[in-house]
Amino acid sequence: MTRLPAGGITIFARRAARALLGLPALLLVALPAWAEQPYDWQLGLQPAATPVRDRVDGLNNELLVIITLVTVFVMALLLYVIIRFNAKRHPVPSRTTHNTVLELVWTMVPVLILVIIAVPSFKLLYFMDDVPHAQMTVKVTGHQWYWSYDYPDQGDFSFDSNILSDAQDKQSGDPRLLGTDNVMVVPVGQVVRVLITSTDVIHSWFVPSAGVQEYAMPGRTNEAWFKFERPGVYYGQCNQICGINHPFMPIEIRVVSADDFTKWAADAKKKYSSNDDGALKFAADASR
Ligand SMILES: [Cu+2]
Repeated sequence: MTRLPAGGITIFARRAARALLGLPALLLVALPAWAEQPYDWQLGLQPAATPVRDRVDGLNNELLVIITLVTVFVMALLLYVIIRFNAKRHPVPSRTTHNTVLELVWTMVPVLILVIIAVPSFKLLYFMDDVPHAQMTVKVTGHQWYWSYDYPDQGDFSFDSNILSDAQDKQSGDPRLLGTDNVMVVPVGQVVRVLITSTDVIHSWFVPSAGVQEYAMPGRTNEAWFKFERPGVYYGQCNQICGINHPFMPIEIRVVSADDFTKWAADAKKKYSSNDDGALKFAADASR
């Protein structure tokens, strides 16, 4: 049974520990306190907030069952060999080298397992890739080292989103290193298409509870989508190492009601078009 990838067991151990140890934590910690962000001693995944993440969790759980069965089976075989064929009980080893049936089985069964896993996996990939009818679009641009957001169909305004200092985080109630000065705001329950690109190096726009992790590539536009099912504040980070300040370009998304969003968009249009540094910023980016 050497065909099992070596990493499988460690991943299993980590997941099993996470599942077991996460249980009491689930009972002890009040849900809203950590619903959208990492928390101390976290073991499980952040709770899902979009249909994509619901399905990501589903696949994760299916794989957990399969990986557990495989690991238990391999462990049982190992124990059997250790006990039954040790030097004391089995002093004269058999010189058998081939067994066609056995070899066929231990090749075909893993292949079959992989095929079984591929079916839900591809389903999920297509579900993530195929944007359903989008009600609005936000363009996300990665820079060294901050994100900027464009709202082309909400009055065509754009703004930069920079990390807050520790003191500012305390003041605004944001978790350390995750708060931003200008927050991305989207309406709850609406399909938002996100177009992701970069002006300098490769970044990655990663919002765990949305199930979105998309490369921001210079000269390319990648597409993702989300539909937040409940209002709240959701945090994410750049997760492609992009230079010295890579850990300091957080993502903060505020999900609000449709009415509040309309109000915010109207205000944002005034606010972000009045500080007209867009052209300057573009020139500065282009000259890099
Ligand atoms: Cu980055």
